[in-house]
Amino acid sequence: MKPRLLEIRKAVLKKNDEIAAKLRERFLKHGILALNIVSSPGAGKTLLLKKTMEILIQEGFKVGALVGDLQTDNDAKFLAKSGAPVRQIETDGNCHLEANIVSDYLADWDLTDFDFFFIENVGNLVCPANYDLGESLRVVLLSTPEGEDKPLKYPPMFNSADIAVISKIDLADFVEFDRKAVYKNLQAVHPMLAICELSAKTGLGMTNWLDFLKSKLRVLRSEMSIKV
Ligand SMILES: Nc1nc2c(ncn2[C@@H]2O[C@H](COP(=O)(O)OP(=O)(O)OP(=O)(O)O)[C@@H](O)[C@H]2O)c(=O)[nH]1
Ligand SMILES: [Mg+2]
Repeated sequence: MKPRLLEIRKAVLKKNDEIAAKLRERFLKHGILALNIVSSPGAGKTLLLKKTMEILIQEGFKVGALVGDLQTDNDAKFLAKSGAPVRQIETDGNCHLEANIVSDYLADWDLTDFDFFFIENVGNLVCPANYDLGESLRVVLLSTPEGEDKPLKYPPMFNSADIAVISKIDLADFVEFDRKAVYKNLQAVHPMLAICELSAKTGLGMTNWLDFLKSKLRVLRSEMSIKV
């Protein structure tokens, strides 16, 4: 990359990090577990979020979501069926969400009562890796039909994540998904990465996923001395 372009890129990322730090402070002040959900297009982010939010709402948790796509508010409409408040960000061509746009969409949102706040990023395994959105947890989805080699091809995304969700596990046999290979590839890129297998369609593995989320909320709040 040319030196001037590199300088501009560094400045953009620095600005993003500053805004993300303020967002993180805002989430943490209210004891909210904020999650940034990333994956390639169609890996199952929206269906997983809808099912997750439905269950969390039934259990008495307060949840909300922001969802980014280049165009359409399809995902926000679908997610809103869970009963959670949801806002759509149309990035108009941008291949990832940035902290400033998240901050703008949250500016007039009263976050006081939220327990979990989900940010569904634009479907893309490259660009979102570089942009901190103030989340406490970054979740990367890898769906079984995509194949086992994605961690090796897109290491920054898997390296920057806190948990990899192997989604669409109900399709594993149909697509001859090699579990051993995917674990090996994930561990090669990020040795301590938490891994969770699930199907948002059938519900398999959802309990483990929800237990993981709730345990992370408890840890966050115990660190802040806020009782769940
Ligand atoms: N069989 C199966 N299909 C799934 C599962 N999760 C999602 N799907 C289907 O996969 C397709 C894409 O799912 P979405 O949830 O829209 O994926 P996404 O990652 O949000 O897609 P973008 O927002 O476009 O990046 C839809 O037809 C879903 O119904 C699953 O666990 N099993
Ligand atoms: Mg989606």
